This record gives sequence, structure tokens and C-alpha cells, in this order.
Amino acid sequence: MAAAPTLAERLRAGEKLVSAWSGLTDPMISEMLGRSGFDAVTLDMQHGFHSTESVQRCIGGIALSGRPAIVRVPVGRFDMASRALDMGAEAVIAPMVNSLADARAFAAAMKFPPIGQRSWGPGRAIELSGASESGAYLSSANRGTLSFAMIETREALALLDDILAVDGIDGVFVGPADFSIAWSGGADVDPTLEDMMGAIESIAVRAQKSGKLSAVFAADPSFGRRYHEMGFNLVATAPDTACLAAGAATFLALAKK
Ligand code: 3PY
Ligand code: MG
Repeated sequence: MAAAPTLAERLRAGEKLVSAWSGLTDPMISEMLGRSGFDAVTLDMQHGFHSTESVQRCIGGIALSGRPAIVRVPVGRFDMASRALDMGAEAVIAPMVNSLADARAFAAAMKFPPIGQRSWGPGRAIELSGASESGAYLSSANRGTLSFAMIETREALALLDDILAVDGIDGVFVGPADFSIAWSGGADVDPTLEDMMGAIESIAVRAQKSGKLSAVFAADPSFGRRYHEMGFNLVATAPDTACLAAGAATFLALAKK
């Protein structure tokens, strides 16, 4: 039986995918998100509660659901980016990449030589990826795993083409909440701010022109289709906390009806 296509293969083939978003640290929760039909599950270490240990455990839960895991590391934690790959993540998102130095450091942590300086130790990743042996993993990992640099400030937007040109950066990931704070000069936080949607669309268009991928967080899930139509390859939505709250409220309302 042919192996299922990886996240990288599906995105590069032009599929429009949707990832769920996990901030809660129990592996059953991330497994359930994977079983709900999302194309991937993202574990958030920046604002969610995930730790090194919970990422390690939750990647196992997500693997049980047959889905790929993505990890968002905390700001500047490029060491954790390598560890997330070692633990079997298929993609890593680095927040607040606001300089070329950040982008290069992230790429270096994510890619083995000659592109970067990732250090060898992917035991768990080899098991989960189904690679037959070390050499097979080494030769496929640089292309098979994805690095997404977050664009969520005006500095990052100004540097977009340079960030996209960094060897080892596979794509960019827009954070519309932080972007709205930057866009409004600190006056507002509104990830659906209409006034900035043209700028957000231009990020997807420029990524595509440079042959790289683009992704975006949709706080409002009804933006999913719109973002895909703008050209984004991947939309992340459905935080587990919001799913739980919305599901519980629905049950309660129905029980009282
Ligand atoms: C943002 O919208 O700023 C994000 O980082 C999404 O999680
Ligand atoms: Mg952000």
C-alpha cells in the first residue's frame, strides 16, 4: 500500500488544507481534533499551554488519528523548532519573525546541512514518518518538513520578499491578531479588520510568486474559504478551547430547549 501523502506533499500539490489548533495539553484532545477530519493539528507553545513534554505526548495522539502534527514554538525558541521535528512534527511555525537574522536562525534550526545546521537525533520522527532508515530520513527531511515564518508586524511585511527568499524557509504564516495591532498602531486588536485584508492577501500572492507556501490563522472560521481564495495554502482555526466552549454551550441550549 502506498504511504499517505505528507503535509508538505499535499500543500505543494496545491491542496487547500485546514488545521485545527490545540492549546490544551491532553493527548486525547489533540487526537480528537485529528479524528474530526482536520487535515492537521497544530500544537501551540506560544500562547497555548503546550510544553516540551505535552508536545511529545500530543504528537503521539495526533499520529493515532492519522494526521500530521504542526508545532508553533514560542518567540525565538529555534532550539525547540529542531526538537519539535525530532519529536515527529511535520511543520513548525515560528512567531514574530521580524528580521532576516530571525528568519535565517529559524531556517538553520529546521534544515540539515548544507542548507542549515539542524543537529542529528530524529529517532521518534523516523518512527512516525515511516522512513526505512536514517539515511532515508536524512535525504528527505529538508524537503519533507516545513518551516513557516510568522508575518505579523509591519517590519516583517516590509521584509517579506527577503524572508521568502531565505533558503530553508518554506513558507510564511500570517497572524492577523498581532498584524491588526501593528496595522492600527496599537489602537485595535481585530483579526477580521477589513482595512488590512488587502495587505494580508498580498502576502499570499507574494509567497506564491516566490514559489513558497502561505498559511494564516482564522480566528473567525467563516474566513477560511476567503483566505483560501486569496491564495493561502493552509488555514489554521478551531482552537480546542473555543470548540469545547461552543460545544458545551450548544449542548446546554439544546438540553434546556
Ligand atoms: C495572531 O493572529 O497574531 C496569531 O498569532 C494567531 O495565533
Ligand atoms: Mg500572533
